[in-house]
Amino acid sequence: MASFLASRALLPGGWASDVLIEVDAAGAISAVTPGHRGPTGTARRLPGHVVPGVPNLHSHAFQRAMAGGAERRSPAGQDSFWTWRETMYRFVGRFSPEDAEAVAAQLYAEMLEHGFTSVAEFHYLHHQPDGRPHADRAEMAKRHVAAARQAGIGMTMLPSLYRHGGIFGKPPHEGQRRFLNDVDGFSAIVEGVREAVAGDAQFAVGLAPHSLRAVTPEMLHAVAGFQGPIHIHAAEQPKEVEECLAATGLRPVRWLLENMPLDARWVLIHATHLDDAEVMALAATGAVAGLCPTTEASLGDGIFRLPDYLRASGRFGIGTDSHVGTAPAFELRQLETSQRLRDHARAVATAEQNPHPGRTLLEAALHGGAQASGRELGAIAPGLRADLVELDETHPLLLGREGDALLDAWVFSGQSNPVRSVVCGGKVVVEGGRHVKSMAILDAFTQAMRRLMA
Ligand code: NGQ
Ligand code: ZN
Repeated sequence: MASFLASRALLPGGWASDVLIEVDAAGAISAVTPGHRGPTGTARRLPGHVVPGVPNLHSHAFQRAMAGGAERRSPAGQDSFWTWRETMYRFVGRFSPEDAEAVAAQLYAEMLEHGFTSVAEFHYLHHQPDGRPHADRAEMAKRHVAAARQAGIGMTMLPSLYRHGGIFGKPPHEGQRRFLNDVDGFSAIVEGVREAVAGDAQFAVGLAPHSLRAVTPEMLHAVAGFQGPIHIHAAEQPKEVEECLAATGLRPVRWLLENMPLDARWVLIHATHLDDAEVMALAATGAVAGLCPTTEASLGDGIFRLPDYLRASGRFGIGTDSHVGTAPAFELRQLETSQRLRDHARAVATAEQNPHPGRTLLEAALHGGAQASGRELGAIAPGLRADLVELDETHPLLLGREGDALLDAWVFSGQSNPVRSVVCGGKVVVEGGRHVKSMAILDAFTQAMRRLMA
């Protein structure tokens, strides 16, 4: 059984010193002992500040291969989320199963190096380039499972149900042909993945009806009958709010509130464009808002209404979505600083009793991300996954800081990465800031990028 001795660790009750963290054979924490003196036995020392591994609640792994490559102005100008999506549809046609696996493994290794230890993979790249299913319908989903196993990250696999090209029931776009399933095809993928990960505590399986643009109300009800967390894109762009209003008389989040049993099982990805009543009502459901701040900035989506949502005790987590960023610190920084830019304010995500935004944002993302993942994680406590991130207290960015002030420095300063080691499911996957398999994973990624860019 592995064990770790953290000089400082962020426990549910706050910071503690000399914390012995013991791990069982399945990779869960079996005991946490602060103030440990005595012999350390075989415990591995973590001399820095140890925080719980952060769950990433939204990923489309293949988009890592496009990150930074879809910035060019198109000939007609007028670039937007929707022209980016056209570029993405062209690019998605190129991926073989091998490419998807190699890109995902590289992405997951990068996430681990920055302190994400679990990823909710919102997976819709199901079929062959011409739209025909693979011989095994779950082939592409299983490639992502294999990538997660190779990198050693935890995963909530979320097979996506995608059937239409606009609200409600519009015909799909040519570029969406690799994504499309009816409910039966979708359940075959869910079943295939469930079989592939059965008994493996590093995995959970949930459901991802893509958006109100991609499914019908009947399909949503069918999906809600399955087990597991339900993730759906909602209200990311003004145009989709307008289309939903025109088709149903309701805004997308309002439509979901009135037509689906929103509760702690649900995750609304983005939820950017909310009116006052939607902010309050969404918070009251206990659902999680899945915020992806660097992607939302990159795609010109808008700014989430964080102060109002926090006042209403709304839950949120963070995701890296298109992977223009792959670090929890960058997502939390963008989330807070976008509020500052809009409101001409500072220290937004704080309260009198919690004056450090780094701590407030991290803890909120741990709780909301854990809920969204449907896995037992998000804190350093017995029964939860042994997912630990050690911040190097001697890194130039963190030097002279301690406790919550060190978290502020991690989130709000610099570009370099002060994560020193990462433990996921009790296994050391990052040492000295590098993923333990970074060379082999990078090699396969390099070859995949050559094929994709050829
Ligand atoms: C996606 N990404 O599914 O990858 C979407 C774009 C859509 C983001 N929304 C496609 N960031 O929403 O139709
Ligand atoms: Zn998305």
